[in-house]
Amino acid sequence: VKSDPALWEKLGMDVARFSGMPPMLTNAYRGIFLSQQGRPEKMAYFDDMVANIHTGRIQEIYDAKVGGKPVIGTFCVYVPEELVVAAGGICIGLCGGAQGSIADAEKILPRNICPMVKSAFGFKVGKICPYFQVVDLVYGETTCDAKKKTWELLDRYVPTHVMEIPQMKRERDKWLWLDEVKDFKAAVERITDTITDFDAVAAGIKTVNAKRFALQRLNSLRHHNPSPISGKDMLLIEQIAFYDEPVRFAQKVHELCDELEQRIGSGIAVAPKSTPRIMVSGTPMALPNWKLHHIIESAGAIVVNEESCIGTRYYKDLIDEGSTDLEQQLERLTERYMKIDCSCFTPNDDRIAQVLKEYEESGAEGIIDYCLQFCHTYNIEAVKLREACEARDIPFMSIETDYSPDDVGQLQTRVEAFLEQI
Ligand code: BJ8
Repeated sequence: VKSDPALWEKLGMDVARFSGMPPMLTNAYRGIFLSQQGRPEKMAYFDDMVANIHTGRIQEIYDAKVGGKPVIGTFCVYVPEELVVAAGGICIGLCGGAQGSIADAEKILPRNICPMVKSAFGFKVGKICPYFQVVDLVYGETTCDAKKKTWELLDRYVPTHVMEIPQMKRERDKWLWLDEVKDFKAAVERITDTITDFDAVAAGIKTVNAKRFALQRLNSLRHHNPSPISGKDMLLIEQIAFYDEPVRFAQKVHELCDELEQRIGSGIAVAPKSTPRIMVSGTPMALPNWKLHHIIESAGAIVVNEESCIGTRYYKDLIDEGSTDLEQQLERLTERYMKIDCSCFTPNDDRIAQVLKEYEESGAEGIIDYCLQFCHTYNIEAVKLREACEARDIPFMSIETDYSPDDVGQLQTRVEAFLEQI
């Protein structure tokens, strides 16, 4: 992973402290990703994206910002990036997936909240994430308690706007969400100093639809048995989707898909057909959180699906592109977003049905439900998921963990015992 202290200086980072991070990431990446056997050649682009995560891509965003393009950071797949793209802005995901920033956050936030929130907050207060430094502002949301209260504090460090996301999916909630989407569009227009008319919104929808479609294609190819790509590589691509340039990213995903089609045709796989196939569901795994996938695949299984916001919840639905006016466009955008079955909604039975559907489609042989510590909504929803799986004799295990390495040994033991049931 490359370094560019001059760029980090310009971004106002704590350069002395941050300088130790690229070598740490390099070592982790070598051990977790580059050591895998038989990876597709087209993974080279995504390896490069990681190698340049603190240089090339951030330089690209910085140059665009200096050239007048605003950069907006988000923490939830409910924030409609189509409208940022439509206005000529850059939208990047800022969820934190690293243990290294948690101590910074715990100087201010309570310790017993979700590690994803602490990690993100710690990156900003410690000035140790170039992406947090390059954004003009961030857009939070009212999904869970940890997030919505943290935004009040984050606003002290970076301008933080908040969208109200309904907690139910009744007709009146859909209208509330449409109003929020309209407010968001107006806010983005103010920041970008542009008016996003019908054509601009159509272009934004087309670009983001194309990105989601490329990921759909990749996910359905990876479902093939034997698997043409590892679960770790798939997760990495799903993570990169949140900070790469969307048009180039979609093109590179399609190039990889073409290679996977050839691999499938020639019988080339990353693991034999007899390898236990695991689907992971639950809370998102933000970069560089590769902990559970690495444990599962090191135990001799392969991950074949992520029912997660860094996974299928991000790309399973596209926006209908057949609108004839702006109002209809925004309604269709709203409808698409309301299909995201985040556990912050109640009731949320559509998610249970979606998990079962993805289990069938992916040819998985067991589900590991992944809950970040203190994420009450996903942790409680695991009860219903377990019941649904037990009723269908689907092997199911729920785990609650954080980003620390402390429980790795215990998780390895549990995962190995689970794989023996399959
Ligand atoms: S739509 S899943 S991206 S909110 S894991 S911070 S919920 S305590 S991430 Fe999420 Fe949007 Fe929902 Fe998806 Fe809170 Fe839970 Fe932490 Fe979470």
